[in-house]
Amino acid sequence: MSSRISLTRYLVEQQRVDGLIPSQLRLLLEVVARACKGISQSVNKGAIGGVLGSADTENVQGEMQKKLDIIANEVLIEANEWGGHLAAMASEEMDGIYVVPNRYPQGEYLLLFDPLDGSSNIDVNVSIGTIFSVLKKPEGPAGQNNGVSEQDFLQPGNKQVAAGYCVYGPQTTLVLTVGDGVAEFTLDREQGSFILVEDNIRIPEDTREFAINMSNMRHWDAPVRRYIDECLAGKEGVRGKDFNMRWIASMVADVHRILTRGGIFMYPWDKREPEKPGKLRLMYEANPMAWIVEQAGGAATNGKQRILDIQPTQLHERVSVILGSKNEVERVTTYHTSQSLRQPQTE
Ligand code: AHM
Ligand code: MG
Repeated sequence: MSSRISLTRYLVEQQRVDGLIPSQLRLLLEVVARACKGISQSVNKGAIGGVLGSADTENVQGEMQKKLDIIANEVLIEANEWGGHLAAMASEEMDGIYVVPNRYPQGEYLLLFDPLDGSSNIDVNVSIGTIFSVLKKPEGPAGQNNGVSEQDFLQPGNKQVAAGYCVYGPQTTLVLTVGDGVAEFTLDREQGSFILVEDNIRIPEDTREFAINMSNMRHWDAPVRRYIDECLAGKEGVRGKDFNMRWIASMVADVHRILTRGGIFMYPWDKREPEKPGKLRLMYEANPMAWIVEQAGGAATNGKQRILDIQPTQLHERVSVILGSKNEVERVTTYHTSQSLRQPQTE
């Protein structure tokens, strides 16, 4: 029993040995993990908990919300608002930022989340998850809204102090980085705690597996088409090897597979909505996943630059995402950059 390391013990040890995690951040991460346990319970109940189906409302991005999108959002807000670790929160499912109410103590961190990623998979019992990112609130004078504004959230991903996700699948798995590698925990339901199952996860640099929604092929830009065409050509093509394809349509689950056995994940810009840089959200999805992937030895770009170096200009900003095994991500990125030397960017 003593060899089992709980999330709490792991975080305390990181704090003690590496001095990486200030107390407030450690406690905040424990609260997020507790909220994920609550969401996991709702997910598990499914139809008998009355949590499936549409909520018949739209979020700020015009997407229909599922009941679980809203439940997960509320669980995260309620768990985190009173702990004293946070100044404000932002979510894919809320129009603006949520400032911690005055009646609660104020903390120095900002929490961002996609409360329920993979919404289209909720009702069909396929893995879904929660993605989160933690930033430090910039120093500034206390004023309206406890001195927090949307502007405070607009920090590049390289400023994250913690990032993680929780997959609600056959197991409930929490993956976390605080900038010192990536650790994975599995929820022990009988004990009610997350147990460390792997520390220092590494993504293989090469892969024979790609993840992309192939139904959008006709809308892709030339570099993405070229990369996938070459994968599909297999042994007989320029790559000289056969590739396999997976697409779960839950980014958390696709990224978790890549963390486990390598691969490349792409949700690139495409011509369906040319004015949008991509489908996925920079602050709630791309940044936390990019940091986790980099911390595990992988790479993450938007085709032109490192995702973590993008300066956000809007809370709900979208981005083109290419991440996973380092050598493959670099290959696709080179296809983009060499194209941009020849012709103007479409994006
Ligand atoms: P969501 O956060 O509303 O669930 O949307 C994001 C999801 C990702 O998890 C997934 O990679 C992608 O959307 C799937 O999109 P598509 O249905 O176009 O394949
Ligand atoms: Mg999502």
